[in-house]
Amino acid sequence: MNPSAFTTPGSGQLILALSKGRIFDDTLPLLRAAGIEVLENPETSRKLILATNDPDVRVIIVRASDVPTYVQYGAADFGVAGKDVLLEHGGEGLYQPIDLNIARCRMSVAVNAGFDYETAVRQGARLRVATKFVQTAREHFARKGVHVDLIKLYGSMELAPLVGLSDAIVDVVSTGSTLRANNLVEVEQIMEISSRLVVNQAALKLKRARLQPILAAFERASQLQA
Ligand code: PRT
Ligand code: MG
Repeated sequence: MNPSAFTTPGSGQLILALSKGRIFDDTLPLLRAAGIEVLENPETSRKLILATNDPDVRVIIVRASDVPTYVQYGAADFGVAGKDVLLEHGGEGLYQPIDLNIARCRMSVAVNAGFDYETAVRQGARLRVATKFVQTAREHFARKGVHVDLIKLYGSMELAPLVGLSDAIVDVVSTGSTLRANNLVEVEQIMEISSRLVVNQAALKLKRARLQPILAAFERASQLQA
């Protein structure tokens, strides 16, 4: 496959991959700092390729977990993705120059309020853990020396312990209100999460002149936010 079928290598055209929702919303001020205004709203438009005020810059809207893949293969020159997503993807083919300090949350272990996690861990019980983040969960429990059976889910992890699918979940938490609403408690924080700018390694070389000022503006604006 030609990795640059969609964009011409060496041209001034840039494609930025974003997901709808918090990443899109939190990236808008950074784009604005680089003088770029997105001309359509992905919440109301069905378009997947959005124009900006700069004819050379377009935004594509993809699933959050697909952002690294589009950038890795060069279908997008750069993108914004959570550290959670990047750890699962592995980061192959991606240059990750900037922590944008947006869409902040934490990766945590949570269990039913009545479940004695500490004792289960101390006694060496084998735990069933449901998660979308199997790489991160596997590494976390291996580091702790806890035996786990990982159950891969694609969403609504919070449901799994409630219906006996798992003893614990590994998920991202921001306010904690979803856990509270479902009578779950956070028993361990694995890591802090924020979103990173990711750049296709070939695009970084071939389109450096176009990319560099945007990366610099993103970096300045995200430091103000930190
Ligand atoms: O929604 P979709 O399945 O397409 O993918 P996604 O959930 O990965 O995408 P999106 O847009 O929801 O999240 C994009 C990125 O935002 C994630 O990769 C994280 O890095 C970051 N982020 C920040 C969060 C949250 N905060 C967050 N609260 N991602 C998800 N959540 C979910 C969480 O999974 C849980 O279900 O919100 C719920 C908990 O929120 P609180 O506030 O109740 O704790
Ligand atoms: Mg979501």
